[in-house]
Amino acid sequence: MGGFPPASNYLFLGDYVDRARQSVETIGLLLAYKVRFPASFFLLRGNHECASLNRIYGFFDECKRRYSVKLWRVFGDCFNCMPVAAVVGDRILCMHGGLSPELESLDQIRALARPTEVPEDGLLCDLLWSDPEPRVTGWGYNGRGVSYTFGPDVVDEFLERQGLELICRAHQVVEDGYEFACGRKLVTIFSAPNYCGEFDNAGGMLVVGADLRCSFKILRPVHPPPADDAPTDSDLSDDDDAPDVDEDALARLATPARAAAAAELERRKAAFANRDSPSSAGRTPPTFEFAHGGDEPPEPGGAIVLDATADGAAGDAA
Ligand SMILES: [Mn+2]
Repeated sequence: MGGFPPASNYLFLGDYVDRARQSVETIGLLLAYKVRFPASFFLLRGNHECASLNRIYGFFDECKRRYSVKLWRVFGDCFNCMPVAAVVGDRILCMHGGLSPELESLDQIRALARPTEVPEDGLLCDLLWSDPEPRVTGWGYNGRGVSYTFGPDVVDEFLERQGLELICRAHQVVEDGYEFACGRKLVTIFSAPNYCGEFDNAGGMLVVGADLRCSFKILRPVHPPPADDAPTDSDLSDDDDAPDVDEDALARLATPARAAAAAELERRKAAFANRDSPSSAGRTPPTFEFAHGGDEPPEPGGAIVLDATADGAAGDAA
């Protein structure tokens, strides 16, 4: 839909595992593209690229059933190394969740040491967990029980201070595959249509031209959502050496994050089912450009992952 790399540059915003049953294929394909086209293919970390979460939400079970617990651990080591934010064309800041009250300079993101787990609070946690909330001013309580919500004033002030124009994030299922908030200074992108087989949301992709002209590509959902077939035994063999799931251990692993994420899915499902907006099918997504305000024209089409390798070794996708 967006063209194949390396002719098209890609930046993904995280949460590659845990939902549905083909996480291994999904993350495997993405990592293969990353290996093959390191300078034009980028993967940011989502809150599910975290062992304490994907131990619970499906990825562990899938790895164990189809391959081995060892494979799950190897993926966990890989996830701990993933970058958490990127800047496209000097204008668009991208991350999985959102802003953090601790974030005052992008250098703080560059300075985050990796490999690392995702902590339960602080900058890294917020970048992967926070949500915009149009109805609050400043920072608010997040119903997930993790991190915060932030209001349009926070977005305004942050973008102004950083000389940026848009925050592009994921983390919440949105009906059309994309959804603006905060006066179009923030956009949520959700690329999986028919999320979990339980939603009839479209999938969306933000297309950023070399001139930073932005548009959307939409993957329409199927109606009704595809049935969630039972797992087949054509999968690779079970790993008989792997220990069975210890339900008590599982219960001990229950964290506010886990409970909140489950509650979030239920909340989203309820809100989605009760939404009063008409179906967007056929509605044309907007196209927009940034006002460059007399600045130097931006570098065309580049994605710079924010990390300590400032020499561009991490990849300048220009
Ligand atoms: Mn998420």
